[in-house]
Amino acid sequence: MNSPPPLLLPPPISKSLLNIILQINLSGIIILSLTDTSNLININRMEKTLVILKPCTIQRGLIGEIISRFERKGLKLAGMKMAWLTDEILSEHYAHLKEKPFFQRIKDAMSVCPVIVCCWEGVDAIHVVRQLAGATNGRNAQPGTIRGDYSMSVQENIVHASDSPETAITELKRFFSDDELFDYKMNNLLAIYANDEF
Ligand code: IDP
Ligand code: MG
Repeated sequence: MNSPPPLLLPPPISKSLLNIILQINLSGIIILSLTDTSNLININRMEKTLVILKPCTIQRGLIGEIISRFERKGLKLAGMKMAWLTDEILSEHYAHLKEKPFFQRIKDAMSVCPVIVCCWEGVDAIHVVRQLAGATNGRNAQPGTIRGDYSMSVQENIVHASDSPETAITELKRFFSDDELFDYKMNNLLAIYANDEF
């Protein structure tokens, strides 16, 4: 990771965290109590997620428009590059679809030209970006989502977005080396979140 050493963000805290609380009552006796503090502690997490602007997006000249959707939402760009994806990396990336009849066709479509690979960061970013992307099939995706606004296809659907925290970690490692992801301060955090949200 390309970053200065101090961490700006608190570590993730489990929702079911139980804390042992020491209290001293009026007579000076120490009371030990086990308390569920999950509702007292900020449990939101800054997350990073992978987005790929697919070849259809590059071919249609939509790079700027799609990037601006994520920027306008309040997500922070932590990494971005152009890459021409190989059949090998696409076989790994789409391994969950390898039994599908369209497996090779998706890989071919994803290597028609270079793609733009991005890492976006924010509180609950994985879920937020999936919501922004919309349903897989552009014809079914809600208007207002990226696929709903820009896609008429199940295959040529503008963006890839990681679908879970585990996938996001694996996919970011697949496409970015540590020194291609940047940890820097955004000065607008308090305009984007309340101070207990990040
Ligand atoms: P997702 O991109 O919404 O997560 P996945 O099921 O992971 O959807 O599929 C990965 C990609 O494979 C889709 O974005 C789309 O480009 C393509 N794809 C999925 N289902 C079909 C299909 O039925 N026909 C053609 N391409 C498909
Ligand atoms: Mg998927």
